[in-house]
Amino acid sequence: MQKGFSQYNGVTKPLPTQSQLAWQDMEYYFFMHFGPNTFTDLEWGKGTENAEVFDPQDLDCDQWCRIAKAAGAKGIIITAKHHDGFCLWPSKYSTHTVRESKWEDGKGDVLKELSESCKKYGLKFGVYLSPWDRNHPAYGTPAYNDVFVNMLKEIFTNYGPIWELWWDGANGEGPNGKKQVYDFARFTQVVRDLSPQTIIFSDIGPDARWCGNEKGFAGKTNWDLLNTAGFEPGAGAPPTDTLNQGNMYGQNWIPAECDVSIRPGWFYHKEEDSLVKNPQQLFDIYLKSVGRGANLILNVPPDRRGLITQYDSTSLMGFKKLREENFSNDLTNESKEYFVYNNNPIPIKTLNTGNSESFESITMTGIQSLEVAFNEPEKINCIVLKENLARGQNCAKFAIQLLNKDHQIIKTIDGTTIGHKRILTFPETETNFINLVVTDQKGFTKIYGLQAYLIDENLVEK
Ligand code: FUL
Repeated sequence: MQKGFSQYNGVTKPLPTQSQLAWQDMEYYFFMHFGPNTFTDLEWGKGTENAEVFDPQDLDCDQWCRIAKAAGAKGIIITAKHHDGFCLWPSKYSTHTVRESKWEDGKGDVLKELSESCKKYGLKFGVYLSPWDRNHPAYGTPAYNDVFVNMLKEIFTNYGPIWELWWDGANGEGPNGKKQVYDFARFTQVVRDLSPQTIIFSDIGPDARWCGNEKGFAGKTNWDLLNTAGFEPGAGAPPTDTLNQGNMYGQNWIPAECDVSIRPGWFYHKEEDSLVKNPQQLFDIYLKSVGRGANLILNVPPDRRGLITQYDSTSLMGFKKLREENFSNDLTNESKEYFVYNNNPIPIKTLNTGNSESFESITMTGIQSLEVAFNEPEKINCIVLKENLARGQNCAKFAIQLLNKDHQIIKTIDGTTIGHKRILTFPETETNFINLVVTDQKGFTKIYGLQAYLIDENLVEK
């Protein structure tokens, strides 16, 4: 155990909040970029677009939710305001909103429709509210911080509960040629007062952090901890590889979220219909995000009708099928029903039905191994590990040994962090025993899941 990180009663600080623990269980949800850019074919609107361009005549948020639900996504985060400043709700604090558009004669409200649809379909609802605003005349002056606060108050009062709030780090010039000095401490306090359970995302949290790239890849080493002192969201953030891997001795619990688009762009562009990522590509992203202990926020942008296209939905259903088919048969169910741990048999069923709130986990108190003994040799190429994080993230290094019937090691798979979930893939190997050995830990690692699968060999991480 390292100096300065004492363990008292099995606790290694910092610890996640209840909201952060529940957030990690969400694992995979949709991002939706929608606004004037959808109609002008831009990625970064200038803020000078005529609001009338926004006219999604067939907008149907129930369709978005039906697809999200069928895709196995657990929520939707929408760009309530992107950098062009256009508000998808009729904000009193802007003159560039749905109210000024043609859509529904200026009476429409996307946030209202989506928040209601999410409730109806049992999905979490979140908003992206860009601090950078290329339209607002006050941008670049202290008065803009009041505008931003007022917008937060409108959203949290009228459309809650808001499960996650997304702050983008971009900070360009405003219409008056000035850059904004954001009062993030004040913005955070406003949200905490109105909705203490909301997860606030930015490059550096406070509740969830950016993974450092827009490919949807977390680090193979991924600590849920980050040092934020002296850093700011945006240009003042820590280096991207720090965001990607976290800090082993970070002072704050700020797990990574991986953002990526199902298409090359964040907004819908017709010419990208043929470039939608296929199910196999999405599965690879899943292994590199959720499979590395992070959450996956997958952008699925509605088109000009206000609908998700068939290209995106077909791929999403294929992705769901791959997850279901490949993770349906946990081969540890074919084991002798127990792990040998310190020579005390522990029922495997107890372990794999444990969840992060119960403490049905196995505590690794030293360099000890946890073993699965199969009844018959099994061919496997994927192992899923889960660490109970309620009392801290501890595993820093582990080895999985695959052994033959004579208990000789035939393959070793090395890893570092485990975190919420670690999915390891490797070339197919026939084995009689799986041994998990934790070789370095900050405190006592609590394992609450160990599963083994034989997945399609084309899906094994390259
Ligand atoms: C970036 C933005 O500039 C992109 O337009 C997009 O919203 C992405 C999720 O974040 O920083």
